[in-house]
Amino acid sequence: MSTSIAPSLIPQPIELNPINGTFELSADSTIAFADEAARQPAELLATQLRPATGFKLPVKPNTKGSIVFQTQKDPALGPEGYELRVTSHISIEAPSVAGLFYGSQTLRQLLPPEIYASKKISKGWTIQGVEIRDLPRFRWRGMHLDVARHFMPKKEVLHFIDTLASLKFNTFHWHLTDDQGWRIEIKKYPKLTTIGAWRKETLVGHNDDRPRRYDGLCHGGFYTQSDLREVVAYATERHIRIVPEIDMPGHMQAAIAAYPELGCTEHPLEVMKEWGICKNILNLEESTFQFCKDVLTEVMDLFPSEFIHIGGDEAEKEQWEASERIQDLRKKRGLNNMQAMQSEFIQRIADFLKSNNRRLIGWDEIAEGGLAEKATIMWWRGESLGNVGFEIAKKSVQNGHDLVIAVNSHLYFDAYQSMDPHEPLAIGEFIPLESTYSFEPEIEGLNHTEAAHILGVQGQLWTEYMPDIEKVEYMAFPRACALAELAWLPKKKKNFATFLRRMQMQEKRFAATGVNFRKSKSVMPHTTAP
Ligand code: TNX
Repeated sequence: MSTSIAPSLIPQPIELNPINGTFELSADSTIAFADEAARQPAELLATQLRPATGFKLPVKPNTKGSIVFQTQKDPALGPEGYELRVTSHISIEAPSVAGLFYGSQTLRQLLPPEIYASKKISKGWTIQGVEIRDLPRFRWRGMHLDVARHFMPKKEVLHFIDTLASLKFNTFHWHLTDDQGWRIEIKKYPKLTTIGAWRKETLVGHNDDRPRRYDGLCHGGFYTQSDLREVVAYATERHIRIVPEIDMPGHMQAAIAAYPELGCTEHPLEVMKEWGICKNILNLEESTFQFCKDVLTEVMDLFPSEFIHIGGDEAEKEQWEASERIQDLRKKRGLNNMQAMQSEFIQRIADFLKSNNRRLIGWDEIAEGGLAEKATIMWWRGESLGNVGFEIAKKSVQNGHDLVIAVNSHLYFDAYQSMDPHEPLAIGEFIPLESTYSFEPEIEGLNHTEAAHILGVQGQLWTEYMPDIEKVEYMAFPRACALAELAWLPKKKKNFATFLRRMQMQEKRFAATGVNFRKSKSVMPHTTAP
C-alpha cells in the first residue's frame, strides 16, 4: 500500500481523518441512491465521472453500490453539510440534496486531477481511505461576473459556473446590464437588445490613457430568454442560485440609447464605449418606473432567486439637479433633495419586488438617504475602516438588514495580482492572493444577533479589462479559490501555507478542465507539484 498523503482539497473540509482502505473506481463500479431525494446528485456525479474514466457507471436505486448516496437526519450538518467515508466503498450522506452534492464534489477532488478532463484518460482511479465531516461557515458564497462590459458566450458561462460549483460556491451574481451593453432579452422592449446590446467600438488600453484610442470593432451579444432558462437550470442542478442584476437608476446608458425617453437629456446617446462612471441616468417619470417594473417582471419570470439585485451604485445626480422636470417631480413628491429621490425610487422598487415575494439587494449606496425596509446590502466600498461603505454596512446590520461582504479592498478580482510589470492590464490597485486569503469577513463590535445578518462573502469580476473568458479565468483563479476557502472554513482552520500546497493540485484540475488560471507557484517557489 502506498503511504497516504493528505488529500489536496479546496476548500479544505472542517474535519478530515485518514482511515484504512483503498477505493478503486473501475469499469465495474456502480453508483446507488438509497432514497429518491439522493437520485439527482448521484446522477450528476455519474455524468461528471464518465468522460475522463470512460466507465459506464450505472446509477440505480439501491443501498449497495461502489458509491452510495443517502439522505440522513443529522441536524448538526445544517442545510449544506455532508459526511463522506471512503474505504473499499464510498458513502456520501447528508440531510439535504445540497449536502449530498457537496460530498460528491469533494469526492471528485479526492480522485486524481485528470478526472476533470473531458476526454477519456487511461489511468488508475484510486482514493486512500478517509472520513470527512464537513459544513460551510457562510450561507452566501458568491462570485459575481460582469457580462455587460464584455459579453461572455453562454457555453463559457456554463463552464465557469461548473468550476464555481466544484469549489462549493452557491451563488452566481450575474451583472447583466450596464452603460456599455444590455445582455438580457426583454420581450416587451426589443430595442434593449437590438440596439442596447451592441457598441460601435471599445476603448483600447486603460481608461486613464490619453489620447484615447478605440479598436473600431463592433462588440456585443446577449442571452435569449431560452438561453437564460438553460443557464438557470444548469446552475440549479449544481446548487448555485443565480442572482440577476439589473443596475438602476445609474449604469443605464445602453437602455437609454435604445429608449431615449428613459433619459434626462434631449441629446441622443449611443451605447458607451469607454469605462468609468457615467452621468447619464434614468429620469424618474412614472413611465420610467413602469419600464423598470416591466423589465423586473420578465427578470423574475426567468430567475427563481429570492434575491433580485437592482444595482443602485454610482448614480450621479447631476442630470437630476439640472432638469426642471425632475425638480418639479421632487417638489410634487414633497422630497428635500436628490438623495431622497433615489431613496424613494429604491423603496418603490423594493415594494414592487416584495409584492412579488422577492427581496431587493443592492450595492451599499442604496442605504444613503435611508434604506428600504428589509433591503439587503452588498457592501463594496471597503477601502478602509471607518469609510462611508463601512459605516453603512455596520449600521445596516445593526438595524436588522442582511449584508453580503463584497469589498473592493480584498474581493475585487479586477485588481492586479502581482507587481510584475508583465502582468496583463488591470484596472489598478493590487490585491495579491495572500491578501484575499487573509481577509476576515467580520465587522467588529456587533452582537450575536447583528453578526448573524452577515450572510456571507462574494468576489467581483468587473470586466472592463477582461475581453474574454480566458482573461476572466486568469483574474479569477487562484483568488476565487482563496475566497471559496474563506467562505467555507472557520477562521481558526484557515492556513495559507497548506492552501498554497493544495493549490498545486487544484492547478492540475484546472489544467484538465481547461481553466486559464494564474500560476500561484511564483508566490511560494519552494513548493513542488506532487
Ligand atoms: C465600481 S463596484 C463599480 C463598477 C466598476 C468597478 C470597477 C460597483 C458597485 N460599481 O461599475 O466596474 O468599480 O472596479
